[in-house]
Amino acid sequence: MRYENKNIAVLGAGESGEAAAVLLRQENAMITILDTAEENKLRKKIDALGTQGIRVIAGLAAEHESEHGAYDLGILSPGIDPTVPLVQNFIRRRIEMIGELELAYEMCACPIVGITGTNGKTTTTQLVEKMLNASGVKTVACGNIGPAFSAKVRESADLDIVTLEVSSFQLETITRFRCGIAVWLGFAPDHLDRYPSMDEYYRAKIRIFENQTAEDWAVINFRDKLPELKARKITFSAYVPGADFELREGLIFFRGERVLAMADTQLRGSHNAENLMAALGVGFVRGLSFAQMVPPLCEYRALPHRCELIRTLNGVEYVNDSKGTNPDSVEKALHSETRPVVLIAGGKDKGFEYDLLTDLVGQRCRAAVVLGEMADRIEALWKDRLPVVNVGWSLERAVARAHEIAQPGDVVLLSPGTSSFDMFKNYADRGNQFRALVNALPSK
Ligand code: UMA
Repeated sequence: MRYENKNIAVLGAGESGEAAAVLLRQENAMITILDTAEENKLRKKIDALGTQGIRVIAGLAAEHESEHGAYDLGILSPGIDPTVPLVQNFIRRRIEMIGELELAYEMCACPIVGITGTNGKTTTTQLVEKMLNASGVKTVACGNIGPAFSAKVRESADLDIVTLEVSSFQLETITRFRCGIAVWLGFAPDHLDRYPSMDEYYRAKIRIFENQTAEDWAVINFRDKLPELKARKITFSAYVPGADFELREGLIFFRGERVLAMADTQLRGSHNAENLMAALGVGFVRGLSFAQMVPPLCEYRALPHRCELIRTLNGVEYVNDSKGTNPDSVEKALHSETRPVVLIAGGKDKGFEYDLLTDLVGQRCRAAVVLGEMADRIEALWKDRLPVVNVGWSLERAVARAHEIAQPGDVVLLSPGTSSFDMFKNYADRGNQFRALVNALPSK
């Protein structure tokens, strides 16, 4: 075995790092996890991993170890920006490194459907997993969706296929990683706090097709300009005609044949129609019939925080789209609403502006309530187009003001357009607090 008795450093003690360490321990490698977070933050993990014979070095000692420790191999977590010293020290010392995705891929005993795109990855991964299992194709969802690919790859011998959510961060470090079916949901600005440009982000994402051959399939968004692909293509679009899968008046067609009505599903909006079409594309290339695919897709309920209808109060709908962590997702959320919108937006500065949204917000929104690190910048950008209320750092005030402004027939939509780490633990914490505040609203 390539890893037996090897001295391996896993960089990062997050979900990927931990899963990679446990996987390699089972290969009888000597494992040390290096993580520069303070030891007290990792205490529970250090104790749990210690019982499995996995050493964890935390804090500054981890960075020091990366400068001097003798290792045969380094495993890189996707959540670590490779420009940090922990990683740069290994590169400078020419210690071989591979990404967690590549590590798991090399142990995978079945084909992979890889799903990437700026938005819709998790929903589509869950749709595909549910549809395949309901149709007798044994699969499990893992990767960026969690659990990590390394945590599930040992089951691959008993699966027909792995349904893998893949981020650009994970694709940065692949070498031979190959998807039998690669799904490209779409591309839009994001993660500019990690990539110096959109081009770098695009170049990382496009690698999902890199090792495909003519036997493989690419299920792709018809609107996106992609390079010539080796794989066979199935296309979809909810916005432009001419793709294999099209959306017309709320109905999904495949090469002219009616396949599925959005009204029969639990999902809203054109962006979800595209997620459904991508899932149908995967089923089609796996040889499934639409009669097999459609029922499980109609049963699927979206995860919380993705255009989740929380409550209707005095004729006003309250929708939680806290997972909307980039401007493209806000655009899709606005397009999926037919009512006038009171938009609650703002949060951490992730390196992009909201100017791309100004026209659409001006057309669709009665008002905007802005909060967090980006509040002042968004207010300055939008204040000439519509009423903007700046509530600073209080989600409570945001909900109260939106409640005052909204009129019967409106929708109050939390779609922040950026991440939540300036005010909350994560997007789920933001969405849960929003849901609690909405449920606590008195009837007018
Ligand atoms: N760290 C250091 N030194 C540094 C920087 C970071 O030691 O200089 C450590 C941190 O202290 C932390 C670890 O590295 O302990 C990184 O942990 P993490 O949880 O951020 O990263 P991973 O374990 O690699 O988690 C990743 C995905 N997170 C990211 O890519 C940021 C998880 O998706 C995914 O579930 C997990 O792999 C399993 O495969 C989350 C995510 O936000 C949900 N993904 C991004 C997104 O969807 O937009 C890409």
